[in-house]
Amino acid sequence: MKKYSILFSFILLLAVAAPASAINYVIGGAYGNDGYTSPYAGAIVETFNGGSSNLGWNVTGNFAIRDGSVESAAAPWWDNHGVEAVPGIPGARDQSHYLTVPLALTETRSAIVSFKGESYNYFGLWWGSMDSYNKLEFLDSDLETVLDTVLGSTFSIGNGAQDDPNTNKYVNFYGMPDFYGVRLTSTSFAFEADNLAVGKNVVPEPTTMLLLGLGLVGLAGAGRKFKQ
Ligand SMILES: [Ca+2]
Ligand SMILES: [Ca+2]
Repeated sequence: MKKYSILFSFILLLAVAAPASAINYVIGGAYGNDGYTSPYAGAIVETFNGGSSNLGWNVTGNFAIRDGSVESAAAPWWDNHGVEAVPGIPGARDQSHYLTVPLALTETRSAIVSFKGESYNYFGLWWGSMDSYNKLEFLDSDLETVLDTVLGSTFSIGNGAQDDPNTNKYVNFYGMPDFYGVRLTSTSFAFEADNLAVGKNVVPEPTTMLLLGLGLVGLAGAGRKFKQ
């Protein structure tokens, strides 16, 4: 039950149901793997904690596996259960390895993550300091044909703020066409992500859907209260 109560509070805080595009997505993760991770039990998660030489998947292109923030990449932020790692500043930075794109501002500013020939229709990521110029594309088996595209601006209203819950989120895409890879592109620094997750036929768990519903009901209730 404790797990559900933690999930409840987290999803309730971050619940944003705005299916503006054709892609189905749910914002909200579970706590785990050094921050936010996939809320779905069956998901396969890449933590990047083994470093670039010990990845479970293939990653190619203009990327780096970082540990901590550098000038060109900010470690993803999470609310850290409300704990202030630095007094007065709620939340904390990812203390583990994460993926950042690009490594350098060369001609091609993207990296492809593929899954050793496997295809999936669920993808999740802890997307740190979301920028409007971040782009995520889902790729077919040739790792070139784009099946679907999403932009950082779809989810972020803070545009890259590094310690802001509005720009550091766990995002789940589900009900996708089968994809064999994802391409992360960022025309400037940077597209930072950790705890990438894939799965097959993942649907929002009844508890998650219920909680999202509760969150919306709560918001509706709040709106009515203001009118009174
Ligand atoms: Ca990690
Ligand atoms: Ca960023």
